[in-house]
Amino acid sequence: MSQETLSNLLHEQRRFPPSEEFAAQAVAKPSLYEEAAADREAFWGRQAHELLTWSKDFDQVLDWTDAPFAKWFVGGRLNACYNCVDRHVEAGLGDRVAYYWQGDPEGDKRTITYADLQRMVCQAANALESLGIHQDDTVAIYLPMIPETVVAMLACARIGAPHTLVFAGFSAEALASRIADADARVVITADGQFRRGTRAPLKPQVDEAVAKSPGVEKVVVVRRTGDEIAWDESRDVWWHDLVDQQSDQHEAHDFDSEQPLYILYTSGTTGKPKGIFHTTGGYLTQCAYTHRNVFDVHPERDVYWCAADVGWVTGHSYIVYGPLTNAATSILYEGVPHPGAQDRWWKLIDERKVSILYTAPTTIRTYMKWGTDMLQGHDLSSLRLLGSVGEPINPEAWIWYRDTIGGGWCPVVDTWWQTETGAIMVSPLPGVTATKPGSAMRALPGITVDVVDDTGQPVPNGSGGYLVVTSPWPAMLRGVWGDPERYRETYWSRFPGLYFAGDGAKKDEDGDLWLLGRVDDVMNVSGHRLSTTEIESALVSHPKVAEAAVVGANDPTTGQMVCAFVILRQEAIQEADEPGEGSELVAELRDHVAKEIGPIAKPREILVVSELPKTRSGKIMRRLLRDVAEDRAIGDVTTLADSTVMDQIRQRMATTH
Ligand code: 6R9
Repeated sequence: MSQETLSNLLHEQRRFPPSEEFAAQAVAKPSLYEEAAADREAFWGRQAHELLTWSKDFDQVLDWTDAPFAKWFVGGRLNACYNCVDRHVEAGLGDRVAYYWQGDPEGDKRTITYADLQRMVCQAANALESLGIHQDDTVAIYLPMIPETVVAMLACARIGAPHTLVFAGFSAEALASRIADADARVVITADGQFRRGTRAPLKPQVDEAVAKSPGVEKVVVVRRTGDEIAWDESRDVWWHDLVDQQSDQHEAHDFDSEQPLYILYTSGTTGKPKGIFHTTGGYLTQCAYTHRNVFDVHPERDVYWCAADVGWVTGHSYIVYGPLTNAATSILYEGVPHPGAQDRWWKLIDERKVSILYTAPTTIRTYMKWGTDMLQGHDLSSLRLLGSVGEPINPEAWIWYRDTIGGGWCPVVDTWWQTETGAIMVSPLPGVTATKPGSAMRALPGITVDVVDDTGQPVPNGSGGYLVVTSPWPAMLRGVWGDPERYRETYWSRFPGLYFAGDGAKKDEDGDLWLLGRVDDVMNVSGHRLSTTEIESALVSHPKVAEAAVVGANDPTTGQMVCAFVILRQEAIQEADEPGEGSELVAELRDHVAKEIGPIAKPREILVVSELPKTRSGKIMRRLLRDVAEDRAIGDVTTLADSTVMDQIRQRMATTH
């Protein structure tokens, strides 16, 4: 990215230093940076010793001789499930709540202590073994946000069987391709699931997927909705029949630090999904370290809520492995925000006195759109820290989050990381960092990143380029399942010796980082490089706009042109009689972008819509919007949370043109 990059975001002047009160009690101390810089490997060795229990100590922190294939904590042995569960019970914390589970139907609640969890995982581990599942056999898990999902993951970890979770919203097709790629022998699923107050079947998708998967021997089915389902006596078995009769004693054997823990598929823009795989010692160390320091977790008093889906990496690292390693108390919530239940979250925070909340910018913007009526009558004063992940957070959304949800004083941590990085890499440390709204700030102690130009040279402060990681880190992916060449090619060939993250970023004058979205989201308009994030942030800073998605559409004269899709805030929708037709509003928004960034960034087209196409993890699928903007057939929509959104947008486009 060149100097021509327009620097709207860098004009952000607001600063939020930590309060003395927060700093005094904070887990993270400024000295962490110095300790890590003094000797990075010794630093990670100390974290691994302090945060985990090893049955055999490691001899070496890092072996990078076969780069880019890393080995962390070489020679060490441990059991991930023991670290997440048993050792806490042994330490007398059996009565501590591991999860407050809240189902989508309001009356569905369960409280699960660490002692309960131990009994449940032991039974489930015995059950898997009774099906002939042992070390290195893979298990596919296609379940909604229910306690059995976490139990199934931990049971797999306990016996050294890598799990692969598939979002319960994905199609039979998606499930079948993951089962085949991971070579799964067992699928764990449910009869159905509850979403947005309604029930949706799951088992039929599994039947369809398994029909194409000759390697699958057994399908274990949790009864969730109680709906009628087709049943194959020779293959299907109810979870309650299989698991409940097992002994609740199970000895956790230890495994090598590099034992594969799980495979998680991420969709690229093209090609078949990549099976990113993580191993045990390094992954758990960095999950526990970041969970404690970034979220300032005091396990004895905090109630922590990561509101992601367990089927994506944020759920793996920050609903399951990080919090459990730290013996924290978490919320596990089955529902998702929807217009029919705008205040469910706030009610739950009030009821459980949640102190730490971690969610995605898309959710924050959805709540901004709904306005503050939803907060009436709910006491949010238990909150003391707020986190964001998944996409760049626009400065206005950041401020709204802090002010409206965080009472104007909760620190906000914007955490950058990926499925591939396994755990948080770039983030402020609460109690230490003076934050800037919209910036993920700096690499965490122990992590080294940089921003480089096309030739791989670091850019000076004040410039933009590509985000890279410059040295191996404990939770890094160990590869693409079954395809080492693709691993090398995708991440390590663009800049030799550097991990290429695929994100654009800028270093501001202080050297702090501003993430600009995927590099394929960068537009080129008349030779100027424009980031979608910058224009989206400019639009969201307009008082009438709640959400915006910007894409570059091909244009014969300017190369690309800027097209924007915006969702209005509730108040603005009520004001405007004809949302979208109102050319006045569109003109106002175009002028606003010109004022905020410059006339070159003015969207040629602005379409007011009621929804944007998003994945289940809350990322806007801009390539679909590009299809609309360039007026061609819409590409693959199977990973969308709601596949009807694109039809609505098409119609909207047709009526305004
Ligand atoms: C954890 C997760 C990874 C991609 C990543 C980047 C985007 C995530 C971000 C962020 C800006 C942040 N991303 N966190 N961009 N600021 N705080 O989301 O993993 O689903 O693999 O996505 O998400 O583009 O490359 P994953």
